Amino acid sequence: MSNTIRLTAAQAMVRWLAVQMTEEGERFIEGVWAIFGHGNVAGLGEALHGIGDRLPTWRGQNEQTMAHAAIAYAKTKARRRAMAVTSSIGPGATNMVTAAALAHVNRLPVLFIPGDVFANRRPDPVLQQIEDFDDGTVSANDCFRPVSRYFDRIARPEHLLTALPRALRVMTDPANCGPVCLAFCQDVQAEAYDYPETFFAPRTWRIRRPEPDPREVADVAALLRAARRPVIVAGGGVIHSGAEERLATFAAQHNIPLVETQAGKGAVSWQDERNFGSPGVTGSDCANRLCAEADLVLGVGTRFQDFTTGSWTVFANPARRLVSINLAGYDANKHGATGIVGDARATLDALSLALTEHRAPDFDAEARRAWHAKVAAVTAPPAEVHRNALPTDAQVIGAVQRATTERSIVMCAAGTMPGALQVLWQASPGGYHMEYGYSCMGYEVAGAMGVKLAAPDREVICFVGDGSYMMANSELATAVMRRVPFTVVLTDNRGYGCINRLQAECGGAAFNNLYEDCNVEVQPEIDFVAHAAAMGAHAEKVTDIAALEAGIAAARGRAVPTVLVIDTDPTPGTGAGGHWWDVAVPQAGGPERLEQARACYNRNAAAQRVVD
Ligand SMILES: Cc1ncc(C[n+]2csc(CCOP(=O)(O)OP(=O)(O)O)c2C)c(N)n1
Ligand SMILES: [Mg+2]
Repeated sequence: MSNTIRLTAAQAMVRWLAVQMTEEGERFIEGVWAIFGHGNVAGLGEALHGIGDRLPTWRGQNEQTMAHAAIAYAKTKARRRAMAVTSSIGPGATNMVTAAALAHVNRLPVLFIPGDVFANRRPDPVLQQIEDFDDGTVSANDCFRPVSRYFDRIARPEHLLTALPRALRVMTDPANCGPVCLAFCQDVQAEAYDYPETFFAPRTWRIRRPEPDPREVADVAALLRAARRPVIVAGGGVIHSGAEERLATFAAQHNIPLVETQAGKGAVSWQDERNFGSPGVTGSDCANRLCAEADLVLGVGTRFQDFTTGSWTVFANPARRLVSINLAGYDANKHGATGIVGDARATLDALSLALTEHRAPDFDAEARRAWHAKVAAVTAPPAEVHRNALPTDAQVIGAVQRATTERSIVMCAAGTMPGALQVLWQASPGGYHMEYGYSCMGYEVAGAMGVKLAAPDREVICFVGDGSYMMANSELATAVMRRVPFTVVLTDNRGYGCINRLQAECGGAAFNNLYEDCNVEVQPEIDFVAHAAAMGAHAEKVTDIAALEAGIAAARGRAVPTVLVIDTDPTPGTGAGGHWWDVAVPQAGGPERLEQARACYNRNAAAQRVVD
């Protein structure tokens, strides 16, 4: 009989979490974001207080955005560390469901611990309990099931003995990584149990690096040898695997050009002569030409999301083959691809060995230079004659690019900027953080705090539109009180600029996106500077591109976030690159502009290759 220790279930949970270590000797769960309510204050709240700095607790302003900060932290750490987020039952819990979905899509680890209803059911219905007439086991937390990689309900203290190791197993498993939800019944949190002492022995979680099957390597090597125009599509898996340098050497050794997805951008420097920038909807001209002509598309750690594939019209060569290197069999076999299941770095090593000295035929390197000249033109400061016009988003990007360094990290999630940044931003290694799996408005400000917490010695620039800022901004106050500085570039174009443009492209009338097209009595004059300043941030309106550059430089060294507000023109797109995206256009009715959009849609949809 092993020795036991009498603890509440909540005390046992935090004690166990505090000793789960990375190979580098750090806690895997750095700490816990918490907003308390009756569903977690007495149980988990007491336990978190008791564990102090062995597992710190931080209070945020909103459960969803606290979780955004946690997820941004894990993404910046390339999934090697994570954070937990706890809420009460009911609204606090369901506030986190969007964040769970975000982590699920982006395959990022985060531990959700929502309080749950009483397991003993004595006080039923407890405040905020959802009552299902036909199912006694359902609670609001069942909403987490489809958006968790592992879901469990802790309805007895001893459930932790199995649930906690499973939770860490999922968060540290590179193929299955994602959010975990441990819905913690509120009475059980406070219940005492005699736990085996051995359960609390420190444990190190190694993130494994699975080798590919040699037969799959041989198949793909043969395809690569036969290819005349191969192209590599570098995805986020390259960064998760730590395969950045390996990919650059692989491309150089075998003379294969590469393009990069939102999640993969920054793995290889923009200056690398084989880096053609981004493919697809928000792609560069040169990357999209390469993709159109490619006879072999080699995905490395990519989900082949529709922005990457132009809804499956970018890889237009009828003779092309699709190959996918991925840790998840689900991704490796997508769309009829020839798959290699394995870690990106290990697989590139194995493929390189199989390819020996093989080099693909030369490609058009000049196209890349022409593209960079185009980027320089659209991101240049406005000419003197245009000084009175509102700046474009591309000019804002140019200003940030000039004002930052190779050590800076730019981040964003939704609106005009993600697409504009993907096509125009010249990313240094590790300098680009884009949440574009879920492209969730409201991720930006909280996410910037998470990035800065993970990379305190790097400058963090948060791009946010007025719409996303309005959706969620209150973690700015948390960043002020925790003294976590970053610089917010808030582009105010008075509404949902990107959706307004999309609406026009789909033949729609200008409606309900820009404030001028909304059902309002007066046009809003939202004072973003006063708003951010009220939370304690340093906030300024910058009137032009030069002032923006100066504002970024001046922000360095401040202990609190800086918010730079700039009015921008909602009308122009990036003015460079781009490709069709499948957004279904109404197939009946409408004025002439809708008919034209429909004809254009039908033409493009006809070119979609839905399976290989
Ligand atoms: C939570 C959420 N709701 C809705 C959307 C759909 N959406 C994507 S971008 C956008 C508008 C963004 O407006 P803003 O932040 O002002 O950026 P802009 O395009 O104007 O630069 C909307 C509504 C989304 N991505 N996320
Ligand atoms: Mg806007």
